[in-house]
Amino acid sequence: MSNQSNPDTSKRVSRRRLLAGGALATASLPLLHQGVPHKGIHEAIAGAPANAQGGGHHSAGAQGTTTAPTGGGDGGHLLHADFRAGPEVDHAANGFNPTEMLRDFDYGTTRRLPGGQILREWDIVASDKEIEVAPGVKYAAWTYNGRVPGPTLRCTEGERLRIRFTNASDHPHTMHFHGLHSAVMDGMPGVGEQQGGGQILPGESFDYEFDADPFGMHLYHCHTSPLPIHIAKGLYGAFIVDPKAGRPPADEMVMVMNAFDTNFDKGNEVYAVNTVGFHYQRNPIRVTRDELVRIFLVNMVEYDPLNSFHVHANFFNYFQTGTSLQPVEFTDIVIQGQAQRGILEMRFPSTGLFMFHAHVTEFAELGWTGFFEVVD
Ligand SMILES: [Cu+2]
Repeated sequence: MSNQSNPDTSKRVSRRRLLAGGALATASLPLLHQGVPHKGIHEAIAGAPANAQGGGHHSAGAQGTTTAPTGGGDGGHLLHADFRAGPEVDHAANGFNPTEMLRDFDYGTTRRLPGGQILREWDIVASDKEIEVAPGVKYAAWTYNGRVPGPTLRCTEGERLRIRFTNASDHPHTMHFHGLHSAVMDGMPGVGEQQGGGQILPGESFDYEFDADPFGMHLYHCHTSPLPIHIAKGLYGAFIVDPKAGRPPADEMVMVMNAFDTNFDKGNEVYAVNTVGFHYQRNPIRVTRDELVRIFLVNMVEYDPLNSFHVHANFFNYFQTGTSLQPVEFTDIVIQGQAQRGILEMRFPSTGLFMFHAHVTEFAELGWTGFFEVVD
């Protein structure tokens, strides 16, 4: 794996250095160097909403970005000017923007089979691509359709699904779906090779085909060995099977919790939701007061056993794996191991900025931090 043995040393960033306020933290949060060095990032940022709500005025630009408040205390003013004015990753070069990716559901194309069943089809191509996971931090990723995470594939239970997979990468890969299907469709190297399944070598293609079952929030990922590398490099995505009767109307979004081992030491230096560390902190997610917000959440972090999602000043109904229409818990935090997933439903009763972040606080300070901006 040439990408593993020859990391670009000029881009190497150690986790310790990041935690000490090194390259990423400095770029992301110059606030730490402007008067509140003894407060954690979480505490420092958590001070923002009160100031903003106290007198700040927020308006959104065409791209959903927010302007600095015109009122509020000096602390709030400084804070906003700082963390919003920091450098952004080159979204155009990446080929994806987490703000758009959040609500980007790929329904593929459909047609009706002679028996009446809907056939839903997608084309997925694996390729190698360098992406920027935090300002100035590049990562030699492996991608599905040029993005990390891969496209959010969405369908309805009972449909026939066909995923035409082509491996245009320099490495063998597969697509392993979580769901019900036959052995040959499992994307497992060594299984179903005689039928063309199993390992898909560079230049090869394979059609994964199965019925959408059961409904829920699922995922897909490469299952080639060494598995930690093939997942850590970015080969994963959300796979949503809607119940036939649907779910109540909502502002829906996908959050794939992920992380990047930028110096190949089997530990992560950058943590995120949808790949870019601190993205939703710089570009808060706009939602409408009292409107139902539905989050499809999955943890794809490699090398760390657990991840979590916590929202401030609110509680949500949690549907574990999304396979039941009855929530299992009303809470403000959920913990997930790798590949664990679920659906969160909540409403924000008041306007303002509300933080969400990993309550594995080390992750929060390495990028897994964002804001909802609730507006009327
Ligand atoms: Cu792979």
